[in-house]
Amino acid sequence: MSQVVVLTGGVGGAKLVLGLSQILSADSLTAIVNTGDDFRHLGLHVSPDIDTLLYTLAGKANAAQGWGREGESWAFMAALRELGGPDWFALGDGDMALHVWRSYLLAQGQSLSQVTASFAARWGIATRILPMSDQPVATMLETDRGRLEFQRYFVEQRCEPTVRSILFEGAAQAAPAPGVVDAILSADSILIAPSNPFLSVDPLLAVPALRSALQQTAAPIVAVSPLIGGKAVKGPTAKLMGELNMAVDNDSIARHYTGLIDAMLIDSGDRCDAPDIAIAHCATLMTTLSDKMRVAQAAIDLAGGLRA
Ligand code: FO1
Repeated sequence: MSQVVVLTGGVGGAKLVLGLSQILSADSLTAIVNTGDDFRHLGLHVSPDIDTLLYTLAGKANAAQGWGREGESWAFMAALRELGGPDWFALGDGDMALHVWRSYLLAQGQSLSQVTASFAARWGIATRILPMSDQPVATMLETDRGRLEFQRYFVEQRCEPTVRSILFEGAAQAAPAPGVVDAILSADSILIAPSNPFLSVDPLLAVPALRSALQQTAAPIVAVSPLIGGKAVKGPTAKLMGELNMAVDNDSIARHYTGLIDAMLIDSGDRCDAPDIAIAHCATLMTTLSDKMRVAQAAIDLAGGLRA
């Protein structure tokens, strides 16, 4: 059985993983997930990218919102607000249950990988979901408003601050979670989801043993561009690229992944003139399930073509 590994974070990544899960057999897909967005909030461990993927694959995601659960109630937030608690980060009641239970299990000594696997099993998710690391890695942004934790920048300040640089605290000391290096080394294809390269993919690449596994693997590595017509589908990718003095185009994305990727899948109307990598086109906007399956199939075909 051909093994596919996908590096993912956020809602764009979850859409591709859902598409892949529909076209691949259950035991052939491993998702390695960004945990640089994780933080402690109200004493709880919140893992947004893992949760977005869990909710998406379990059919529980609030697709319109891009995070959290469909059909949430908000009694906890209303009660918290009444008590003068912080309301800049919204936690639905069902979502809260997950954060409380995960935090309890972590405090009992379970690892983030174990907790994630147990939630996935409870919800009948066949795709293997691995956090990039069981150790803490925190994405931090140097901005014109000072150094900000990722969620303060992203949610509280709505990505408004101008970003000067991005760092991943703890990444240099972090080990990949169990199974991550093996999955990469034994993969037949590796895909990089159309997640934000700077905020969602770079934290994974900052974990030294994960990056060197990607450099050692014989599998072709295919990135799906997060840009369509010079714009990001969602989130601050394009704004960030401007602030980091890059042209907002596929050449810049390819340059960012230089030495790592063998190919890039870009939108039908777009171009990429990067030397030394293969380029394939498809309509990369993922709205419906069939869109997600189409992009997943095009990425798999591109990798397969490179293997052949
Ligand atoms: N994003 C928001 O824009 N506002 C929120 O209040 C918010 C709450 C939230 C709670 C749990 C969770 O897992 C994710 C949440 N997100 C929220 C999304 C999250 O900040 C980002 O989508 C990711 O970290 C970026 O991929």
